[in-house]
Amino acid sequence: MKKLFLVLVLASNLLIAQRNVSIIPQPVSLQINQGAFVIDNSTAVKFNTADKELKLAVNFFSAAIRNISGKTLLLNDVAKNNIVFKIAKTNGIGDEGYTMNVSPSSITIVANTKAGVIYGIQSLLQTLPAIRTNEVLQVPCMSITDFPRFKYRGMHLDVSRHFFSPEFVKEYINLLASYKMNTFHWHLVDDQGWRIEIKKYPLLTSVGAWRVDQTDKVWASRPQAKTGEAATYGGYYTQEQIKDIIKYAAERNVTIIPEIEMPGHVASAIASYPALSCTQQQQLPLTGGNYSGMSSNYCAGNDSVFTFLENVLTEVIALFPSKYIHIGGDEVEKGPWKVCPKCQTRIKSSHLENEDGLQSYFIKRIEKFINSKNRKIIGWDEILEGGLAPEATVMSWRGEAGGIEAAKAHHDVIMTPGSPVYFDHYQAGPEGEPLAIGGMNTLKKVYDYEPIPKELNAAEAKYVLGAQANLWAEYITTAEQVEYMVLPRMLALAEVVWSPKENKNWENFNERLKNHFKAFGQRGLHYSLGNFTVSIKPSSQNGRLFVDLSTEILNAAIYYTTDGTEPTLSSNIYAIPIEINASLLLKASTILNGQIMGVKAARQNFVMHKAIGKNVTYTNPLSRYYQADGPNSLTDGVRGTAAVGKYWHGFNGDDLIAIIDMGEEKNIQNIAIGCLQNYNDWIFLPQSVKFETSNDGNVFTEIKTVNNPIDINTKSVMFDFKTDFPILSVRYIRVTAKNNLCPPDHNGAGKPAWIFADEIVVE
Ligand code: TNX
Repeated sequence: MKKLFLVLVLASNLLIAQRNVSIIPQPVSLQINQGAFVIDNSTAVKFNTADKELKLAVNFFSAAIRNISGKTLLLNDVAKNNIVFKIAKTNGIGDEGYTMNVSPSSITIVANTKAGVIYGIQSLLQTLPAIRTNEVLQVPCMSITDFPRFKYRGMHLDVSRHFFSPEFVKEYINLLASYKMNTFHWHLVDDQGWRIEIKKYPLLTSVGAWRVDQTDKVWASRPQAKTGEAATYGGYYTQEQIKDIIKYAAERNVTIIPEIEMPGHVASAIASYPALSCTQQQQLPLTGGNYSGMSSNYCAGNDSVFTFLENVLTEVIALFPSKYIHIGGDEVEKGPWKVCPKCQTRIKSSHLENEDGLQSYFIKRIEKFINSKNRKIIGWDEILEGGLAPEATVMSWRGEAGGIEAAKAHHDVIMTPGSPVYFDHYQAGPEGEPLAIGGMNTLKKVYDYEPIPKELNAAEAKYVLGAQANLWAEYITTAEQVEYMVLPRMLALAEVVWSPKENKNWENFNERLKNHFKAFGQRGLHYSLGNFTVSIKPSSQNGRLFVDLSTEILNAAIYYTTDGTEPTLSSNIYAIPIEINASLLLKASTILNGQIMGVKAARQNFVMHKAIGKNVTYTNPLSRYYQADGPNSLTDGVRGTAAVGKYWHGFNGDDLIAIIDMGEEKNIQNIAIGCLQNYNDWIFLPQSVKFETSNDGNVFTEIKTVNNPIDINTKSVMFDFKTDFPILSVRYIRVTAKNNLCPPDHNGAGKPAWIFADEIVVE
């Protein structure tokens, strides 16, 4: 009997242990033992009070315990139970590592620095309740040795496109610190708002931080402000607030890197001080993504621009202790420099090759100034164009190519490729998800990310300092939405940048994630269950259309319906690809342990027509970025939506020439092709579409050419070019959509546009 009792006690202790130890990111080594340490009124914290840094870490821990239990821990008292924090030389764990040993009578955290102690505390806190509770505080007995794989573990937040309060910025920093992310990249300057107080230039914030409120309209389709309209949307951080935020971050071992964007993306500075641009014309702060007629670059030929920037940077450097200052450098539209006499004079007098050289001149001149203040620059990968500044660190965002090039040139690199670490992209759906800028970066895609590209050898790989996720805020208007876009994807990234590669395990990560979801719920944080959304992928085989359903969740089943009803536990279970042979609405849900998971069933409308599943060949290649579901996307019965790139086939600069083989002669009487126009994304409807048919695939007869009837300045529209005709028996159909040029007032005036097409419908 006694034995049985003991077994039960051991088993229940083990249960506590299993339930609680769900640490993310996964530690380097973790061994769970039997029993638990109980934090109660007779628990004391022991540490060397002479160490001020350590004292900060202890304060952080004591406050956290007070929050969840109301208990005030004894400090350096004689106690039954001790929690010991020690900074002591420990080999093998580096600057940020720690060891933690928990036994029934003590918890000991040892590290080389305060940062390591903080990370030990973060791991410890993850084993305790997330919010105020009367539960007994039990920490399972365990021993951990832990240290990060990468030294740069970043999260970015764009506070220009939307302003987020200082309180929320702290909450964001706290969240990233709890997952051992150590860098907050604060994007303080962009076209739509200047957010940092600069004492010498007060108009930057009295003018540049405020715009006419168009929050009710989608970013890309906001009208520009008119003179006399009240500029009520915005805000900025005072230098006092910034100091307070820096201190708060430092307590959590988070370094803040401020980004003072230049030489492009600065329409807000120009609205404040028009003399900074090439044209020197007055302009109102931008309301959103409508740039027509606006300047957004500094003039690179005007020395007073550099004086201005040096004054701004002097204040920035005095505020922020970080080694790095981010100077932006992305997406400089060189058109204005080409027609600016001062810029052209600079190109000549400084013997620069062209405008790329001018950009490089700009960045190098600023770098020299920043280096003279003992700081280093980081810039987006465009700073490679025209020659990299000597000491620059490159943030690779347009894929990894820029990062690879920089590492090969022995420059430090931070990986932040759009796919998969732009957290402004969708994480599921898009049905059921808040409107996002586009793209699709699922939780698994983030989890599977490997920051060291195969192209780098071991020596070059050392230049990759780490990785970062970016959160651009064009489509993110509230703090809740920030949380939603970041949770849980940041947890996946945390494991990518902290845990040893060989410790990563998707299944186990999902298990641990459950406890974190519970904690988010208890803390009132918004998070996405999108990871549970079924992915629906059309595929054609021998002229027939099938759909594959899949889920990222292990051991889950997929239930689906085709009659428009919500899937239930008695719906069809998905086993093999489903053939689509009628127009229908497919809905599918993930089922795990007998429960429907996620928020909303995934859904897809299929429109049946005669070319469904038929093979399409293109004369000009399809863009590798916009492939929709693969080669036969134009005959998959799936229509695109205005919001997402996912369903569209894109062609850049070339005509879309598609030939459909119907497999055999078929009677048809109309053909249509669906196209998209998105003015701000350089996507325009074709000038015209020619429809032709053939029975041998060689000689085609034109049926009709349909000219584009839509005004080229229309911001966003989906349009079907179509033709009806008396019944014809045909085997081949050729559709030629003639590419347009960007119109005169457009940023890309005269340059080739994109064609986006979603379906060729044949009836
Ligand atoms: C590109 S990433 C930008 C940002 C946008 C973002 C939207 C980068 C350096 N530039 O200005 O907000 O795309 O995803």
